[in-house]
Amino acid sequence: MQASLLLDACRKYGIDFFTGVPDSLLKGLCNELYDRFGTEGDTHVVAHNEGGAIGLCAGHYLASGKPGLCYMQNSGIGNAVNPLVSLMDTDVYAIPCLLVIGWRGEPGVKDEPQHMKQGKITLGQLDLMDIPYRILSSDTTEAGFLAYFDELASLMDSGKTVAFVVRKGALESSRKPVYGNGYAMTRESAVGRILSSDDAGSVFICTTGKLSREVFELREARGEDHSRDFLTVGSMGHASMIALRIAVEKPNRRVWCLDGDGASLMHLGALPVIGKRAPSNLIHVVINNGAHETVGGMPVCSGSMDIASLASAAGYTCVLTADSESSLDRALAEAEKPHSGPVLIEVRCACGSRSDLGRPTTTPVMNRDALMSFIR
Ligand SMILES: Cc1ncc(C[n+]2csc(CCOP(=O)(O)OP(=O)(O)O)c2C)c(N)n1
Repeated sequence: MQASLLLDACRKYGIDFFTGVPDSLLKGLCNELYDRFGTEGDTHVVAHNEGGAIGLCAGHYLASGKPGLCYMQNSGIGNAVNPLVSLMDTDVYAIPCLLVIGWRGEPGVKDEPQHMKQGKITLGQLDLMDIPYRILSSDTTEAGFLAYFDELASLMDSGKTVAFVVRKGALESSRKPVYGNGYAMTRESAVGRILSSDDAGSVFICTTGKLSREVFELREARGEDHSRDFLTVGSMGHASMIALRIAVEKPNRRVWCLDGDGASLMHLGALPVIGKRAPSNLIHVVINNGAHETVGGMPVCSGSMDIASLASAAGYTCVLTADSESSLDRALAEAEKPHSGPVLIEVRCACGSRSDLGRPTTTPVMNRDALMSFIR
């Protein structure tokens, strides 16, 4: 069905505020929202994480008396559980909200390993939180959808948060906004230069999404093995904490964290934790394309966020920026000099990737074992 049908039903019911974190299964909805409302105004806000988006919906309801719509990949339910059960729930403030959840890893549907467990437990999580839901499929008819919407709307009238769980291919849009920025260097080119710049003893903790897929393919193309790279295929936003602990445990080994802007923003509190512990062997690279590129390109506020200043304020010893191949090479040379604490490099990149980008062919457990034996 068309995502516009969902938004039209929302408008008729009185939902006029939209927020969330994008998901590839919800690309149709995200494109529709971006094309209609952009991300700069007050109608549509791309949140830093799913829990924050629930908070925005709560504030919106308190101020306007109207529920908001919060979209997320099912991986984001974990980030949202606390505000869902301790804020929105009818046992607490009884604040209604419409969740739209992309169902990655649905049982019986082929998907990547990081989605399988989450897909299996998604409906059970909603049941456990007492959140009524309806499932949207590619064969949901307009009449069927409107009947579902009415059922969920009457539950929202009584203060309940409710959900649509969206199967692959269920929500489409003819709108195809062009996401982008003014930068020319691609993420893959930047990542390639970073991998080349270092000695053979370092490890690379890579963020969730296409960056890790590019690292995997770059290693293949160079005929190198994958034992120095941890791909963090799930757990968006936590790569820097993994890197911090490895850096502290292995002070004689350089540890790189190759992070995304959306991912670092999702758990920005990691910066001061790294700044306080201050390992001198950690280089934290934030690839800032101003977007959640992996899942479609929806902008994040990182386009205007000064990550370098944030890192400086958080206690990083050396903070560098780059926005071209030559400035990146200079930043890398500087970063690899001895420093008394962690280094952060913000790399401004274009928003885009190769259309034929593959996926890791090794399993997460193989990745874990290879990295652990390399580190040992
Ligand atoms: C908790 C959680 N929410 C949402 C997602 C879906 N997701 C996967 S990659 C990604 C975008 C990551 O953006 P960024 O870190 O800026 O990297 P980019 O894709 O732009 O390289 C999102 C939203 C997820 N995996 N986990």
